[in-house]
Amino acid sequence: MKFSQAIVRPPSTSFPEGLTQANLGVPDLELAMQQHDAYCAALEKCGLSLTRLEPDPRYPDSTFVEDTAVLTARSAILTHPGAVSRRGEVSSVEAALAQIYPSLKTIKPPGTLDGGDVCQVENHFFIGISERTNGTGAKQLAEFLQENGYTASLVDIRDLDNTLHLKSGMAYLGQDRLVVTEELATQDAFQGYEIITVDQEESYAANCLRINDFVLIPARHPRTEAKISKLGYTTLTLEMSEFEKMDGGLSCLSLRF
Ligand code: CIR
Repeated sequence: MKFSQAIVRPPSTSFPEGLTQANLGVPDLELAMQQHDAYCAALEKCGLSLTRLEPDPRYPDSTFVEDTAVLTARSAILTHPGAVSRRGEVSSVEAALAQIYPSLKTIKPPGTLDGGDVCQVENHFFIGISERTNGTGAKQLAEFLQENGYTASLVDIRDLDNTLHLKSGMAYLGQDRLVVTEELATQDAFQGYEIITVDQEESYAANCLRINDFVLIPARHPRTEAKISKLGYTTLTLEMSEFEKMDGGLSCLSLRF
């Protein structure tokens, strides 16, 4: 998949008040902003031009723009986030996407869906059923995708510890290769793919991000970086400490298309 653009939103002053189960302490806003700047520079190095949305202090988690939409080469679908405190994030993303996509679909209640639960693998989409994405939301998304010629299947992650979203535990590298946590490695859904399993102590690095000629990896996960480099990918490491404290990873910080 070739990407040319991304939408991002820098953290706002309320960022430390967002949702988290990580127990890693309160994030440092200044440092988060620096890490976000470095993330944006990395996306640009990958060849993407960026649309930067205004930081929005009404929504502490709004820097995690990935959860508000699912973008494909053929369509854009706005989500109905599972966390009530995040639902207001969607309207400003909708305004930006309306400039780009001729029409937008929307996940409707009682369906809920977070973009972090959606992993595209060529023309197939894995949709996680999680604490945030329910069966109704997943079914609505699967139908929208099927209307556009894609296939979709569900992966239930509700029993997994420390896996907020499906993509907290997996990423697609291209060439039928999936990076997955040990917990997800045994899923029947992933049979037939080459599986690169991330060691338990490095499970945060399962949320890596292939963009064009590069794979972005969170800093300080050397074994995962070595495994991915060994396959011939050029890796870029990024310090993500302040986003990890808020349960966010590399994919969450942008919508790529
Ligand atoms: C939340 O709990 O919603 C945010 N603090 C983190 C969202 C991370 N997003 C993602 O994994 N796609």
